[in-house]
Amino acid sequence: MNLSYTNSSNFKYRLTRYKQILSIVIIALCTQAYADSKRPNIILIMSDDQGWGQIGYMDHPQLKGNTPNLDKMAKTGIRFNRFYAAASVCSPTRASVLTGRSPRRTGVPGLHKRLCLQEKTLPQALKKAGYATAHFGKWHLGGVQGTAMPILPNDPNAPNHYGFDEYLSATNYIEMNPLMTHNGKVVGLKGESSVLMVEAGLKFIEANKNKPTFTVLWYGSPHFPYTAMEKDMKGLPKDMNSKQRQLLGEIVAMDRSIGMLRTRLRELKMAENTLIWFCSDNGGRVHEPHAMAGLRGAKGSLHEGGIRVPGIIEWPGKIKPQVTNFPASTMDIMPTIIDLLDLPKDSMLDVVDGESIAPLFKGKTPKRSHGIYFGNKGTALIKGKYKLVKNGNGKGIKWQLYDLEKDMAETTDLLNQFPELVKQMMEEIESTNSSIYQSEQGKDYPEGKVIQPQRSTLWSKMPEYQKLYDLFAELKPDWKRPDPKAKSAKERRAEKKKKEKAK
Ligand SMILES: [Ca+2]
Repeated sequence: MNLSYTNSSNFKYRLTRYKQILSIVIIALCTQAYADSKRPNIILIMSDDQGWGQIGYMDHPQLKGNTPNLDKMAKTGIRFNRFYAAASVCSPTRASVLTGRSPRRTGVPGLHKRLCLQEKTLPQALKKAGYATAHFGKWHLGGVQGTAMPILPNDPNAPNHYGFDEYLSATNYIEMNPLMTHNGKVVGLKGESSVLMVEAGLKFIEANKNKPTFTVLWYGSPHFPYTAMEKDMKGLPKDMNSKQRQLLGEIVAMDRSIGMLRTRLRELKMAENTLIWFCSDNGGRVHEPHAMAGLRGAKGSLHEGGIRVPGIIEWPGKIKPQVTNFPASTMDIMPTIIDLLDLPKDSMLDVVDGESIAPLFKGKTPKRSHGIYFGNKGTALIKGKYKLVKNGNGKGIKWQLYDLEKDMAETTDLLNQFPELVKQMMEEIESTNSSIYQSEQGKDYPEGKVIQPQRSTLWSKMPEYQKLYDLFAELKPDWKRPDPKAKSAKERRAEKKKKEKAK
């Protein structure tokens, strides 16, 4: 009796215990599912060479009213008055977006360099957190030089080697009817490139509706060659310079594609849970007089015109709509997303240069522990309203200090007025420079060195590309084979130097 009593009580005890464990498991599963369902979809959009002034809300004389979708985003989200590309040219800024680091640390000190495969990237971190990840558009991180080409099917520096599950990408700025590579297959597409990228992005998002998605849309607009569709130029004055009209038409097309994206996300009831971060990769070009809205310099310069770009974050219901003067940069994108999703700190490779700006979403001012450093095509440091920037080379080097609140056009050098501040900022620049030097030697990587040699090769000089010329011509009948004697940018620079020396 005793025994059976013990057995029966044991059985009851076990049953209760099982029930308890089962309910804990169920609660845990539900909590996980809930957490997953709360994980926002993330879309990073980047325009190519769009200047700070080239957007409707900046009262651009021809674009005002012609970028209604970007204007709406800016109204419902955070509109940055001071959003900075980490560099004044394409590739380095793109490297900063994917790593949260100063581009020189990542193997991308300038144009056409490959992003070091030893870097830890944002898509890798999100993939680990259960996201489906995809890249659409201009890549420019594969170390291939020259105009836009499909990415080689087995390219070691294709987007899939950096954590993207899917990609439809090209080596550089895409245009109308682009040749691209979709997951290793070369394809010829028909249509306006911005619209094509959004269509591909939406297809990806809808196909992965059961999980959170990370979608990178890197447009080739308004980068040259300037070719817009007639319907995108309808709202622009007919009597304006035709090159400028085409350039602005590309911005209108881009805005139209963003409208398609926002509308579809609303139809799918996904807009509320989708964070869209829009910016440009560097300043505008001088081809268009209102591109920089009066800032000094243009693409390629560390004056404001080369690095201050349009920046908007939209996340309906989660962001307090605001226009902010808080200075943020493309290096902050990864740290902010890691912070928002509460992902492990080792998702990023130390040293991280960007900082989370998530407090802004709730209307608070984030705190920066250091300035925003620029080390490509010169040196500059932005600390609050002040900017220290180096001009010139060799013996002609001149440091200048500007108060960007009072003087955003950088006309009045204050170097001699604030010696203590200049000393502090100079020290910060020097310590960042030496830390970057260590990163460049590969000291941030577990291997302690850089494994893959740099490459920066003109595609027309690469035999792998030459083998594909027939395929390119078949996919795009008006595709022109390159002149085999064409010189690379490096060769052209060397020749120019040689000529100058001879003078
Ligand atoms: Ca660019």
